[in-house]
Amino acid sequence: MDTNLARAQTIASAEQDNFASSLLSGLRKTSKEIACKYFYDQAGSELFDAICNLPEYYQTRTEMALLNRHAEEITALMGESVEIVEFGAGSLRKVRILLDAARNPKAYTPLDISGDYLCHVVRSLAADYPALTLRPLVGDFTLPLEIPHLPGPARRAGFFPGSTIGNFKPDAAMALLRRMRSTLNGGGLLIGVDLVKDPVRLHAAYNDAAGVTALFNKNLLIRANRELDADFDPDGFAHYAPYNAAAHRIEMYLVSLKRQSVNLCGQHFEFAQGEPVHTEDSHKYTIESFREMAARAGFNPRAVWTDQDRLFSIHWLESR
Ligand code: AVJ
Repeated sequence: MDTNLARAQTIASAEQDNFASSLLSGLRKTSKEIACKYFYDQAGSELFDAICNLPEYYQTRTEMALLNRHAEEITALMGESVEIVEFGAGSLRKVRILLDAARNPKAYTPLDISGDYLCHVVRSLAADYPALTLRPLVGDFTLPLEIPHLPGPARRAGFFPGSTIGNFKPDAAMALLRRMRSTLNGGGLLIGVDLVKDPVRLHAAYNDAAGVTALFNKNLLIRANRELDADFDPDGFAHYAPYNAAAHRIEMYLVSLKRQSVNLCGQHFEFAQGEPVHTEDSHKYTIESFREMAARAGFNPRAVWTDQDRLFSIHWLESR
């Protein structure tokens, strides 16, 4: 029986955002764009999980191996009876490693934008950790949010794996880190950060042979067709994901393969042949450049763990 399973609570922000309004304003811009958080409906979350298992996508398995290897040390830093707050919780696979090693964790609070998916994955976590207080929250961590405090004193530890921080431009990433620091209320943040490396390897990770990343990208159009009754032709757009070495980031686009027009919410959008729609940035850092940014956001960068090939890094940041 799922006695520890609180119902997922939706936490709203004053600045509520939605797919329709975001898509309309993004497509009205001179350089068209779609915000990457809208990848993660149910289908998109599942496609993302498939990406994580691709041979070219080294990130997930490298980060999982680091978490496994250093779980004792990491959870010792988090301390006893913490509330682990995960930002953009996804499949909940990674936190299990921490929960298994943690000393008597007080609660786990996963926050995710994909409510249906969150409810689904939380159910199986609840069955595996019957003694844990689970507090699933449906919300958008890119907006200012108040996460209500649990009764009784509990230190918070933030968990933000997967290099999701890379999806933000450096200024926005810093602002987000500042916001997380205040949400954590003096607690530390465990954060996964993908590292700069051979561009050929980076390129392959976002241009997989099986075409899963292309499907993930085009899912934005399929989602707009389903939820907003748009008439995008997904085959009329190409997945394009080059590495911009000067900016240290993968840039992802949907490029219109022909001159075409699309109807969406009673409005008409023209796409020229070859016109790009920007859908995602994935910034890469060096260990040093990330620690510098974290320090400017008001954290004390403490421990850092990386693999032998320096593909990926995990940082423990303390609030100061
Ligand atoms: C959500 C940050 C882990 O930038 O690598 C994967 C999403 N996009 N393939 C990333 C993504 C294309 C991803 N993260």
